[in-house]
Amino acid sequence: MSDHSKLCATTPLETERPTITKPYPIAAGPKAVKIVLEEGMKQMSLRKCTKTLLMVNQVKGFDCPSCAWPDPKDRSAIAEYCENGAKAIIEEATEARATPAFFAQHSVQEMSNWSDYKIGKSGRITHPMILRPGTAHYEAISWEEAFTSIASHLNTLKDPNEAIFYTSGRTSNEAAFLYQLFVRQFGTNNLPDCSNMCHESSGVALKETLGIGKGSVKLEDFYVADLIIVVGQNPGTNHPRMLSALQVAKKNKAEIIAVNPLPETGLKKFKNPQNLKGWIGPSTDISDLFLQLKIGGDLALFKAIMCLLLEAEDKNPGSVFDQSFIDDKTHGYQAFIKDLRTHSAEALARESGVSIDLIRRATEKIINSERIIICWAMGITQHKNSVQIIREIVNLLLLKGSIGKPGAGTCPVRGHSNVQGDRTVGIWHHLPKAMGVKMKNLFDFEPPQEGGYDVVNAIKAMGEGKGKVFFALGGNFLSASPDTEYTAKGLQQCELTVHVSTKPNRSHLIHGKTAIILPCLGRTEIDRQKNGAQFVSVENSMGIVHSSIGQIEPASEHLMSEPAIVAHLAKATLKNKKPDWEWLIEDYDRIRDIIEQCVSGFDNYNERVRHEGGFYLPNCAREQNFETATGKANFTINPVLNSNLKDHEFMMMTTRSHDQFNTTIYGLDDRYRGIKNGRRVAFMNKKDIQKRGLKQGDYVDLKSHYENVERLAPRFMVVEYDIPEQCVGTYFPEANVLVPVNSYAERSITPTSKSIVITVEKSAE
Ligand SMILES: Nc1nc2c(c(=O)[nH]1)N[C@H]1C(S)=C(S)[C@@H](COP(=O)(O)OP(=O)(O)OC[C@H]3O[C@@H](n4cnc5c(=O)[nH]c(N)nc54)[C@H](O)[C@@H]3O)O[C@H]1N2
Ligand SMILES: Nc1nc2c(c(=O)[nH]1)N[C@H]1C(S)=C(S)[C@@H](COP(=O)(O)OP(=O)(O)OC[C@H]3O[C@@H](n4cnc5c(=O)[nH]c(N)nc54)[C@H](O)[C@@H]3O)O[C@H]1N2
Ligand SMILES: [Mo]
Repeated sequence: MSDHSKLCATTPLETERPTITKPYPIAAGPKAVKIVLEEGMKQMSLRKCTKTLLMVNQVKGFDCPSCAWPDPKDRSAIAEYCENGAKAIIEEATEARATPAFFAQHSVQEMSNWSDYKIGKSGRITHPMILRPGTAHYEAISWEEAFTSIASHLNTLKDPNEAIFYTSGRTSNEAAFLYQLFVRQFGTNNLPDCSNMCHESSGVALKETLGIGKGSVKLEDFYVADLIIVVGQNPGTNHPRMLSALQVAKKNKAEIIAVNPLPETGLKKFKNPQNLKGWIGPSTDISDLFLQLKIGGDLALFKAIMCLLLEAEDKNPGSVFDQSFIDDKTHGYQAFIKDLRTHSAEALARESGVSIDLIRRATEKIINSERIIICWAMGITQHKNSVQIIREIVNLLLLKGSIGKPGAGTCPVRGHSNVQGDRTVGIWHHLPKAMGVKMKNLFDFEPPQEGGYDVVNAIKAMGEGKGKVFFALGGNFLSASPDTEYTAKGLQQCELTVHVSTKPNRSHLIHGKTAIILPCLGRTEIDRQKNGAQFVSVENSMGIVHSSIGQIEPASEHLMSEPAIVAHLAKATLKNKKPDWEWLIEDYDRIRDIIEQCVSGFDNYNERVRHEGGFYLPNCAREQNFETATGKANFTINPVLNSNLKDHEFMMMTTRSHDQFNTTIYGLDDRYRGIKNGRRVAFMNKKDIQKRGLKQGDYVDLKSHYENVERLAPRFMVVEYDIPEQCVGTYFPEANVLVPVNSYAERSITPTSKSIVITVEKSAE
């Protein structure tokens, strides 16, 4: 009998002490290549390793599953990948297997006490598996029985809204479209997705200010920009190929400002491992100016900059702002300026944690630039006022007329390789109106109109017993979500939890009364269907849709592709016989044909997706045709949110190490921050460490106290680090237990994973 109370929902305490060394000063370079080869050889033969890596991001290869950064037109002949992309591929192409014998040997309870690192190293899941009520081990089940069982659970629910269908952003357009069609035919809009925890704030802010919830720049814009501001993003680890673009930008005389509480290695120095110069030549200095702000200080910082811009514009009208752009293309300028005049740059500077002198230097660069790109990621989107911060970023670009012209615009850098495409083809907890009408006409059903659950509301629904079946197309919902213990309780209350997965993860171990794992093909693998080998398509961070063609033999003959899994499930569950699900998956061109009919921008999908480099989706902001409520680009007024930390409190952020992909832990070496052999560390300022009577290497307990509920993350090792006072850095997912489910960004409902008020106490010995 599996006893839920004994299952370990959060990462277990470490047995080894983390070791602390100096942060490695240069991003990428030959060292990165060495690490890739070592890692590859641990998990597969040299032949397989080289063959696999050579196929990444080539025109006829597969899309790298690691991030959504676009491919340059002049891809390197060898392979367009980075250290961390290679690690992602090695994880998928590993020769380790989690077979039925493996699951018979290791109980769910035993595995739940393993570290995430160890769980992930179990290898690829080879068979559909089921954990029946009251048993301790997963056992193999046939595909047919699995689908019948899920369908019968779904069809015995009193209300379709008792089912929740999560998506993680690695899913292809084809699988995602079929999935949302199935879910809506089943009768619910309960389609939470990882984007709710990721760039949702960007989508909300950009849609209302610029008319489209995506960025406006293309890769080529980086090569002609005057100034690139990288805010709340760690590209050296999470988007390493972006560094190559920044390197070209610098060669073309662009300046770069980095805004971050941490001096991240990739923002400082870079050696491009894909050319000879990167091996033997000097490194490139990336940032010209580093603004080290307090966690959450961005809105104050951008407002301070705009106060100084206004001062300069007042002195010399027409010399700073792009008045003709403002007059022709924007709305709300006067009100915005009126509000801006009520603020003082000095007071805002203090709030941001950056000195007014540095802010003046940044302002100078902005004044002297006509073409500005602002890039951002999770350091911006996961705060209470994230939507407002992004609106403030837009204000700055509007003042400078830096949108919809070459070398200028918005650049929210997406995470998962197809998170943007999934949303485009309908993964959303609201029904896209036009798409709803088209699907209704094409497939004879009444799509549900009522909004569904996003991630936070899905967790709460399960916690309150209103969500009874949880189905996940990819991802690791338990560990990625906030408030791990609460999320765990919710999942455990479900009648059924189902995961379409490539590898074991903690979400398989913290399960509903019945739990099923449906093992799927990965992006790298050949997908054979009735009409031959198929390819899928994905949309990168800059709106380009292109193909991804699997190249290597599947990890097991029992795997199914994601589109096929969705189709079989739909067929087993739904009474409506439209579409003919099995016919659709015989040839994915047929799926793309129906996407073309339902989603705008996909004309001649099948033809254009076969073009080299794919095709670009319409982007109204890029055309300066702002499809907003006012028909113009909107200035907005965004109040500064004071953090009001008490003396004994800290603002904590949770970030990724250099050796993980979200909840998949590749290894225990965050070399850019100098941390090895462990992950339970708390990066703290030297003065704070002294003030608390602590020293580096001590263990501390971290507690959050949101709405008077105490949440505890025990035994984190103190690391003295270059981080502003009263700020603490920890890793995700170890610290997720501290993120309260009710602490989320206004309007985007994104958990505030980058701003959690905590206290720090020395652990008992
Ligand atoms: N190798 C690898 N690649 C990945 C991923 C991965 O885990 N591993 N994850 C993918 C996904 S899904 C995503 S969303 C992206 C994530 O990419 P990032 O957003 O780069 O990821 P994080 O590690 O969360 O880093 C956020 C950065 O924001 C900074 N920061 C924190 N708080 C603040 C703040 O208040 N203000 C400012 N200005 N900065 C702040 C942190 O110091 C850190 O440098 O990467 C994608 N790519
Ligand atoms: N505290 C904190 N929490 C966070 C964040 C943070 O910065 N701080 N970041 C948030 C962000 S930005 C995101 S995007 C989410 C990520 O949330 P998720 O997308 O849910 O999590 P991942 O860790 O990316 O999912 C990993 C699992 O996906 C499965 N998988 C891998 N490849 C495939 C595939 O091709 N198909 C299928 N079906 N499954 C596959 C594997 O089984 C693997 O275990 O986490 C969020 N949570
Ligand atoms: Mo993400």
